[in-house]
This record gives sequence, C-alpha cells and structure tokens, in this order.
Amino acid sequence: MRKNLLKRPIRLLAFYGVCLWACSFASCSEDEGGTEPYVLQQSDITVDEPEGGFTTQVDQLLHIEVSSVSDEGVTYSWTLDGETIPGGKTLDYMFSQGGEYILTLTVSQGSVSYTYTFTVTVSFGEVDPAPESATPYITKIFDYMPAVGQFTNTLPVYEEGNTQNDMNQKVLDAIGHNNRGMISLGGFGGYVVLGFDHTIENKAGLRDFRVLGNAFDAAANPNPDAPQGGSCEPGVIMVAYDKNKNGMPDEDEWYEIAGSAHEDPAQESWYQMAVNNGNDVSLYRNYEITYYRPNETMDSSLDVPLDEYIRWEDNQGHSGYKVKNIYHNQPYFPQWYEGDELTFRGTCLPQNGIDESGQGNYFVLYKFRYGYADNETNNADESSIDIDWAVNSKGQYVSLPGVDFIKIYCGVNQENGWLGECSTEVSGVEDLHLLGEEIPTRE
Ligand SMILES: [Ca+2]
Ligand SMILES: [Ca+2]
Ligand SMILES: [Ca+2]
Repeated sequence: MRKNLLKRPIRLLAFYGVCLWACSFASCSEDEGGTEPYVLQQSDITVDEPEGGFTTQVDQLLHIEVSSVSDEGVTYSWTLDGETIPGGKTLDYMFSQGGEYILTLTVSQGSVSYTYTFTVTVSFGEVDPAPESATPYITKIFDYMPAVGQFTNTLPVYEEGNTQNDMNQKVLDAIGHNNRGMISLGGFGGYVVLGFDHTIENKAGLRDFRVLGNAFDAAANPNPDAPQGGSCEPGVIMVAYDKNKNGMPDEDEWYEIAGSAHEDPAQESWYQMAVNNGNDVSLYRNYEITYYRPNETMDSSLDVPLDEYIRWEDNQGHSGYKVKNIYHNQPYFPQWYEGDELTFRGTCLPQNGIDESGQGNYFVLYKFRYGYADNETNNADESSIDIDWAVNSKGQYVSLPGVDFIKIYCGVNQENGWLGECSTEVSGVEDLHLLGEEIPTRE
C-alpha cells in the first residue's frame, strides 16, 4: 500500500514531463489551433520495389524500408503467402526455402487501411566445385527404413541384433561406391537417404544424376496394344542442397523431383487402362500410411499365403492388409525397428499395375513418363534426372544449384497378386557430370 501511494506522484510528474518535452520538440497542433489531424492516403506509402520484384537468397536477410508522409496513428504489418510475419515500418526477413513468395504490407490508421503486394524470388548461392578426389557414386547412407514388403529383412539381410547403423552400413555396402548390389524399399513410403563426397552440380539444360534400379520391360504382355511396361515400381525422388554446409540433410533443405504424374497423372499413356481396371489413379500429395506390427505367430507362420498378415491404414480413409506370399517366408515388418506402428508420408502416385492375363498370372506394372526411380531401364535416358525438376511444397520450381543428398521412397501403394506389393529397388546413384555423360533434359 505505502509503496503505491509514494509512487503515484512520481508517475504523474513523469507524465507531465514527457508532455512538456513532446510539445517543445514536436508541433502540438491543438495548442496552435492550426492544422487538421493527419489522414492516411494510399499514395502516402511508398516502397522501393525493384523491377520484377524483390530477390534474395536463402538464409540471407531481405531488408525492406517503407517510406511514409506521416506516421501519426499509423501501424504497419506484413504477411507472407497469407501468414503473418513480424515486421513494422522496416522488414528484415530470412527465407529458409527457395521459391516465389507473395509479400503483403498492410498500413492502417484507425479504420482506414491499405494493402500493398510484392513478389519475392528466393534463390540459392553458387555451388562449390567438386574436388579432384570426388567419385560419381554414393559414399554415405544417412538412413534406411523400408516399408512392409516381401524383400524387407532380406535385401539387405537383417540378422538378429542388427541396429539401424548396421543396416545403414549394409545398404552402403550394397549400393555405395559402384558396388551395384540391390536394396528393396518395400511398399509405399519405405525410403533410403544417401549422400556423396561432393555436390552434384545442376548443369543448365542437362540431366544431372541417374538412379539405378531393376525396372524391365515385359517380354510377353498378352495385351498387344499396351504401352511400355513390365516391372516399373516408381520411387519418388527428393533432393537436398546442403545450404548450411553442415554435411547433413536438414528438414528445410528437401525438395521433391516433380515427375510426370506430379505434373498430370492423366497424361500417362496407360491412365485410362488403369481407370478401367479399377485402380486408384489419384495422386495424393500429403499421403500418409501406417503399418501395424503383426504378432509373432503370424511372422513365423508357414501357412501361406497369409491374406490378413500386416494391417495398414492411410489418411484417405482406406485400409487393408499386406499379404504374406508363398515365395518369401521371413517377417515383412522391418525387424530392427522397435515400435509397433510404422508411419510413412509422401506423394502417393497412381496405381500402375494391371493383371493383363485376367486370371492373375501376368501382371504388368506400367511405365510413368519420367522423373522416378526404378521406373525405366538403367541404360535409358529416362532413368536420369534433371535437378531443375525439383519443386517446393507449393509446387514451384526452385532452381537448386546442386544436390548433396538424395532420398528415394516407394511411391505406389498396390498389391499385384502373386507378384506382391509394388516396391522400389535401388542399386546405385551416379553423378552424370563426373562420368562425363551429357544427357539433355526434356523439351
Ligand atoms: Ca540440370
Ligand atoms: Ca545441411
Ligand atoms: Ca523393381
């Protein structure tokens, strides 16, 4: 109590002091009985925007200063792609991802408010040249987690007690350094994250790297009019440029290669055939699937085929079971993973498998036009990728200067009878520039 009583006169004195100070330095219009109070006009606000909009680089500050006729009762606020960001009459903002952004300034005075819209293009710096010692092949495996599949725990082989690190090493032994072994990613979402001893440069007009798989064309498709297909088990490819140079792929460094179905699934030559076959031909951009660990009795059961083996649910309201087939008897759930549920996220591609025999004995997995792993034979140009096809989460091309890390995940959720689930295989990745191969990009 006593404290408050003492404080009040001091506060009042301070208040009058500020008023006296303010009136002696600023124009006190009421005292002078002169000018009208300031009213904000749209044209009173100016921002010096370069022709073509603002440009900046990732992880560098974009600095914008607003000029005004008066700031009397005026407030400034900003949004980026519709989300509020901090800032006032000056804006300092750092973008972590490349792309095009819509920046909006709102200037308000009481109930009056005006908006001003700008574009910002965020690009990347220059890439470091590859050192003399650089090899064109995979030198690091950061992570490997296959989804449920008939080759899971066998490609590579899981042995009792193996850890995640052990499995990563086995993957490197298989597909690193031009060893050209083979790993399977299992069903939808199963992935591998790999790296190199240098940055794969994005050369203009050229494809930059090739992903090796085991796709092949059908030798005896009973459907004579069918387009190219056979065993095409497309993996979606993600790429990361190590912009912060920490030698690791960080969350905000990833972009997805927009393959042909990303562009338009209906353009695939087999699209109508797949529709007629009852396939789900949608492309789901934020697909999520969860696989549930089966009980041990099922894992060890020799009573195959086991139709209700591993339950899955997705975020599109679908669910089902992965089948244990008669050819592969090991557990199909990754054995070094400790949880009871395994969730994967990504872009889910149209189902491309069709039983062309009509009796369940000749499945053809049709070929997407471009931009995926394990979708085209290894010697065909379409097994190679132009880094310029990388897009951000808004689907905008981001013009990466190069790529340090690649993630490949199985892109289709489909069971194909006796053939089993669609599962991407990977046997290597090659830097085309270090190999001296010049493959033009698509028109
Ligand atoms: Ca390129
Ligand atoms: Ca990084
Ligand atoms: Ca394959």
